[in-house]
Amino acid sequence: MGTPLFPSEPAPALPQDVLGPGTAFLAGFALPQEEALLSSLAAVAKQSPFRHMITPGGFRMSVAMTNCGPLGWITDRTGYRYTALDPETNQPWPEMPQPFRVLAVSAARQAGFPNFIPDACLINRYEPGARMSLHQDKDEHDFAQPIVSVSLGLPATFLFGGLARADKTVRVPLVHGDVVVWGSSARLRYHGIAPLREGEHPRLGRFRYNLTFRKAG
Ligand code: MD3
Ligand code: FE
Repeated sequence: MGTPLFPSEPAPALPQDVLGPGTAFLAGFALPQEEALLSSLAAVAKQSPFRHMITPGGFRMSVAMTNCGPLGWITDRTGYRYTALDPETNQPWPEMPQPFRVLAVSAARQAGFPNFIPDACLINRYEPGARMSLHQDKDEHDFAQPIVSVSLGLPATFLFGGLARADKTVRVPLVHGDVVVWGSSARLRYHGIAPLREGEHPRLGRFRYNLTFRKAG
């Protein structure tokens, strides 16, 4: 039998708790499904190609984006929102591939969100130099629903702040295959991605892809 804990002793942190309350860091969780995820990603991008969207302020994003699932996140001069149609193709976004959905649902369940059913998957594509400045994700209706993120390709430095923009940020490396679930008290924390460093990934070349699964509607 293991050493009994003193009754008032806090439980030891699980390895998935390194990012703090409301998060679950599942290192390498996507690796067993790598092939299915990469072929699904190529199929989505063939139907709804990556594009550099324009912010309401008129800036072209350095990150290229597409979506799959019933809803997709977009930005243009009129603002940020979720849409059912891809404005580039005027068609529905591609169906969410089953390997995507299964991975997101199983990661959420592992993190303590057994009822998570994503209706949107935003796919970000970074080249060296591309970045995402500090922001909150608040275009979704229900902040009790988590967001599941999957990192593929080149490594990145994730910037994780607090609930106010001015709060200090910690830098966390995210590598190919890492999955993170962001829920409850972490759901509205500011976050971003530092400019991607130059590199070459054996499977994905000079790119990093990030999938974020959301319940938007
Ligand atoms: C923490 N994407 O698409 S994923 C985004 O790597 C976005 O492309 C980054 O931020 C990327 O909105 C970061 C990690 C992430 C995603 C959503 C979060 C962390 C989050 C929502 C709340 C708190
Ligand atoms: Fe975000």
